[in-house]
Amino acid sequence: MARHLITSALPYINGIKHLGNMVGSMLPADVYARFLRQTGREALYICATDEHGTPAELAAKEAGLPVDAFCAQQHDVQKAIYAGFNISFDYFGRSSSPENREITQHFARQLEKNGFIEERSIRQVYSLADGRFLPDRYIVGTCPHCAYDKARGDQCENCTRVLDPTDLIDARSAISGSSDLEVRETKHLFLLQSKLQGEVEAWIDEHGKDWPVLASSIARKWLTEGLNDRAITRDLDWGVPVPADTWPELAAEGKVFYVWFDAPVEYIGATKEWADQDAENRDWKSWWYEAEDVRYTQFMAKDNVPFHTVMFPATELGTREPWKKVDYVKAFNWLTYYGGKFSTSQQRGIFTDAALELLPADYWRYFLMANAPESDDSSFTWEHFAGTVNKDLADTLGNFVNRVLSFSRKRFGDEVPAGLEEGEAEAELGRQIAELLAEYERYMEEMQFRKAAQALRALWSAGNSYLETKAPWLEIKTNPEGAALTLRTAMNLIHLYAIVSEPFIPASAAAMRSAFQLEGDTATWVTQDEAKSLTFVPAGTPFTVPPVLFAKITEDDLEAYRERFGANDAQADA
Ligand code: B3M
Ligand code: ZN
Repeated sequence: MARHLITSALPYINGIKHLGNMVGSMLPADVYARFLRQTGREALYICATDEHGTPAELAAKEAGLPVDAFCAQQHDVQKAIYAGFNISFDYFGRSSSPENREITQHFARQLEKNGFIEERSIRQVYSLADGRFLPDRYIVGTCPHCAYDKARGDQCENCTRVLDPTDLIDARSAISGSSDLEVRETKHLFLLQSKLQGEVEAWIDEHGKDWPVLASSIARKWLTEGLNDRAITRDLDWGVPVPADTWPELAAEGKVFYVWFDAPVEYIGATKEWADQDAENRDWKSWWYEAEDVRYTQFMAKDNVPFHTVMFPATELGTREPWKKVDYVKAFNWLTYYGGKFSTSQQRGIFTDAALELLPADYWRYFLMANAPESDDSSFTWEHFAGTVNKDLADTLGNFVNRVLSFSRKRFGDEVPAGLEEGEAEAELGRQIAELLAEYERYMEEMQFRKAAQALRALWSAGNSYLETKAPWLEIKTNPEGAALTLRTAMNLIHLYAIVSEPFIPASAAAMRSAFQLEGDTATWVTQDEAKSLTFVPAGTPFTVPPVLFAKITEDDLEAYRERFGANDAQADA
């Protein structure tokens, strides 16, 4: 049986991420990892902060901290937020780790040995006002392709094209704003991607067949445009240094690798960081090297797809070593805020720290996954969010749980009641649940998260319909034994919901599951038989009534959220 390696795009260290970042990478990866573990598969979920490059240096400067101190601090800040979201990383590392340095340098040496790296003199933008070269984000200007006027030197945020700083029109320094720039000669290492084009194409032909269209189409588009040789070093203080044993001169000049060269290697680096924590029991290499039994799934937003489907595979292929390459790329479109862009730089939309201050993680997790931007962009609005939370979580799931448990306790005490044997209505319900569960499982296997959330909601609704039909609050008057059966069956549904809802809403699922004092109870997935028979929680099992699972969002709350986060101005300058 395959072991599952899961990674989500490494969040940049430069600031707290917004909900759009969350839904396009860590959250779906977590939902999938949880599902795999619950269904008995071995899964390793690795992520890390992406700490090098100009964004880190610029943000540290703004914070008035040395860049290493800034990164250490921000790593902890981000890590705490993801813990708050219940993201079940096996390890959350740092791309500035010694492990990543070692493996990145190894990759570079291998590429050099195999003739895929060349030293070239290039002309780079130098800022006279700042007294330094301006790589990547240190320079901003107008995109030559789409005319977006805030394009950065490395990539245009608007059309996603990768750029060279010298491509920009009306370029200016991001540090000082100065346009007193000149072009100077400097030496850098180039990765000869053009030599690897054919191999990457063949690899995508073979492995990209089953990827979602969003991922494969972006990869194809890139290959059609042709792979250019790219500079993989920079004149920066902070980064993985060029190894002196291989390039003494460049090392002496203090060149470091470009952030996009070492960032994907950190998937491997962080796995080694994980293993180094418990070296006797963990073997990082078996996940990455000659790892034929590993199925590797990556999660990311669409702007990261070119780097993961084309450039990193090219790098791996060029090492001529059997490094694990991605098997499945789950890519996401954008989550918008009232149809406009979430923007870190303009602080528009909802940031992950603020979200957790407002409401428990499960509210966000459920809404975001139920509306994941899979086939298209999707829009966050407070109205839609409140409607979803109130209807699906509070009314359909939460109310069912509290109503069933409190009513049963009131009438039958604090053990699951005995009552009649299961009858035709329960058999019919069991068949329906088993069918919906199979559908849910299929969508989860396929990582079709919106559809999976729909199937999960249908499971919750089926319980409500059963309860409405049987109406134990009426049944109790004429047929108390029948009412006991109804409640016992409903409690079995609650236990089933606790298990199958775990990937989406782990904290609430745990609260639901712990309502029952079942011996040796685990979150192990429900079998078809258990779903059909609905007798998992036997009569006599003690239970407690948990506090209300989901509080409704009121009109007043909504007004306050809209006020605080600005619900309409996003559209204006979208
Ligand atoms: N840090 C970009 C981003 O945060 C980048 C991903 C790296 S994945 C190796 O969107
Ligand atoms: Zn552009």
